[in-house]
Amino acid sequence: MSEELIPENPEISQTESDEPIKQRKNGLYPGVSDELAESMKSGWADTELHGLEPIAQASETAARRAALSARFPGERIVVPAGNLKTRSNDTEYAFRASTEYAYLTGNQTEDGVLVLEPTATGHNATIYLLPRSDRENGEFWLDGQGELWVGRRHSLTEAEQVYGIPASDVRELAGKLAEATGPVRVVRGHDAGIEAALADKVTREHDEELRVFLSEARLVKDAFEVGELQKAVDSTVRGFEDVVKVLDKAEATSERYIEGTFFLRARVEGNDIGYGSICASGPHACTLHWVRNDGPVRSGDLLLLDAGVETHSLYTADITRTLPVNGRYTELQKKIYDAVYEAQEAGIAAVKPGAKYRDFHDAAQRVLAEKLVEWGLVEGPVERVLELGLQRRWTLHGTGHMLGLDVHDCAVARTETYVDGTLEPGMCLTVEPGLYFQADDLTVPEEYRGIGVRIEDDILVTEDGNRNLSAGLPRRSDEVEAWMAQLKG
Ligand SMILES: [Mn+2]
Repeated sequence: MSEELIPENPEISQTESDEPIKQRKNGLYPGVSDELAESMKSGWADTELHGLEPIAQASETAARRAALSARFPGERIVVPAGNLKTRSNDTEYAFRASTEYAYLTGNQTEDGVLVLEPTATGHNATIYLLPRSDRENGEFWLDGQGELWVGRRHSLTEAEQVYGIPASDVRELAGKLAEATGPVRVVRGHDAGIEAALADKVTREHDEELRVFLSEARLVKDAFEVGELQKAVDSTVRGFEDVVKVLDKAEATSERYIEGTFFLRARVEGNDIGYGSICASGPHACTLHWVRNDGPVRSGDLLLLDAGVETHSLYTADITRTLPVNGRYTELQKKIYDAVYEAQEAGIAAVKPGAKYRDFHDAAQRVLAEKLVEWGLVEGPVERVLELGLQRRWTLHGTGHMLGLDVHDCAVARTETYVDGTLEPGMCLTVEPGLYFQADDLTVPEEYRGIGVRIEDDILVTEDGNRNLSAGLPRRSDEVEAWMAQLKG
């Protein structure tokens, strides 16, 4: 990447300066002649775009805003996209808009803010965005956010066409909010500047109610969302196939080869990975969130790959397969794998409308507890093991979670609507039992130690049961082996 235009002059580094660009005058910048400043003002074509198509989900985002409006009549609602975060010095992490903002607008622009202004009959929505860069005042090329540096933005008129929401200049929003009267709520945690402007008008309790509402609103997915989740899953399936094809290269290098291979698929077909890929070979499979991915990949070991592509609209898949690096499970690996498979089958079978959310977890845990007793690793009977939760030494985590814009979607939904709730058509969740025998677990026979297995699929609740969105990836051990043999050719 290139440096700022005139690196010897720190005044030009706009991200460091408090002075608004508007007040700067030509000649105030050492290193920029008046002639150059004058030249940069003009000679640019009008590139305004007309007749732009709205985003595919424009009617869905409008319906979501209508539901939000109905829940909080008479109140001003403020939903920020969030700001860029510094990685180091003058470089930033890739921006990812807040889930709440993306859900309600379909827009993903940094510093964007959705505001619902209360009216007599409901709300008027506005998205506040940074407009196109001004050429007259030099913002275009002298400001760090200038389009010469970061690329062309939509004009506010273009944004209105694309998102179906009136757009306004975000630089005026903090002042407007500071002056506004009446009840207001903001989604916290994304934009410190907006929160500061509202500091004396909001309460933590009211803001939390807003966040909870937006989390619960996402429990049931609409048709657009189901389509996006399927896209995310399909790309993820291709990413897993990519990994199997390069396992020999991973053996010659490290788990990083797997991480990089999957990431390539995520970036080419989607926006990004939906969460840090877990590329856990051998005993690393027993570390639930192994994302260092710097270990060796060895023939004879298992590879636990837990990864998901995030689509351009920010919906993510979340899939895990535990694969034999050399293409064949050993007898013991197969025994453990098949037990987890059986537990997953029991879990998936329990996903249907009207079932309790907890049912699929209970069904999978029961199978795992039965196996652990059968293998003599824990003393039965199974009822006692389940009652005391003794199986959890090796099952470690819950059997699944809601999936959507966030990999752990709807995370602040109330217990009664989520964990203690009932499954409905349109809910999408993971079913992901696992068994993990830590390398230093002296309570299991030595040959078990360092083996970790998880199988995870993305399951949509349908009117009459469920649909496995990730059925395109084999799960049964013999099918996994056949699939790998075919891909490795
Ligand atoms: Mn998961």
